[in-house]
Amino acid sequence: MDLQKKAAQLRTKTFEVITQAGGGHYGGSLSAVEIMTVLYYDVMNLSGGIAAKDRDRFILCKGHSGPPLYVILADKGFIAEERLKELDQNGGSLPKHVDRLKVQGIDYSSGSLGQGLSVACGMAASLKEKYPDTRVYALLGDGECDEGQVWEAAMLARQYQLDNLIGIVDYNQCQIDGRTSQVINLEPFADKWRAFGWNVLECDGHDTNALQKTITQAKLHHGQPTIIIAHTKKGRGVSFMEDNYIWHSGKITQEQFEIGLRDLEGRG
Ligand SMILES: Cc1ncc(C[n+]2csc(CCOP(=O)(O)OP(=O)(O)O)c2C)c(N)n1
Repeated sequence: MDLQKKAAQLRTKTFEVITQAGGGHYGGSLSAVEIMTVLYYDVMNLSGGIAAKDRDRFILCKGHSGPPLYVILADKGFIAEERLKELDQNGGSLPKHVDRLKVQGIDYSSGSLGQGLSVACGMAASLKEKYPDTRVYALLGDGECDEGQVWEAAMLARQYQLDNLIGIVDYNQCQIDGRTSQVINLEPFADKWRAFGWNVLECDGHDTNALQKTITQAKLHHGQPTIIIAHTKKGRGVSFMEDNYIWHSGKITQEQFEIGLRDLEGRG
């Protein structure tokens, strides 16, 4: 499968679904599309279906980026395509922030940032015993890494040598109300993870080949958890949204929708 092309299709669908919902979290949804595409269409073992106990798990720590995940779950047939129309609607079955009790295929309910990595640690610790080949992938936001609990989890993962845990940071350098460097500067970010005892890898988070290679490397690493710092752009692909924190979330006009669609088609 051409993963780059697949990601482009999923990005357009994500943009449409958020717009149809009346607006939402465009920025951090569009930045994470290639990461989720590579995980769900190449890397993760889901061959036994969602109910398989030994399948890989995906913890979306930044729960506001649910739309691309819903689009993927629908594309893979885990949820009905029709449900995408219910995103963030009153009484609808697809909440804006992901909820494992409402949507089959969601492994963790989130929205409150900073807690997902701790849950991923617990899952990884218990799975390691029973299913040594199963991996837990956790997708964090860079703004989310301002939360102290992320670093508590980081220490724990090292302590228990959770090499079946692979964290990926969607390093789009923006959060809700500013650039990450201006709100709380995370740099030297890679060094921080190293100091916490993690294996650290970096790659272009929009290049599916680079993501595949880097995740494969992470899977081969033993004795330590791995963090992948994936360099991305918030609002990727839509000209007026790209790299602009203003579009963390919002509503768009019909005219802006058409501009966005043209931008996304142009990128192919
Ligand atoms: C504990 C907590 N504090 C604050 C918020 C409000 N909030 C929602 S999204 C966001 C910014 C997140 O930035 P980042 O993690 O970089 O996400 P991305 O840019 O990838 O969307 C904040 C502060 C929250 N959801 N949870």
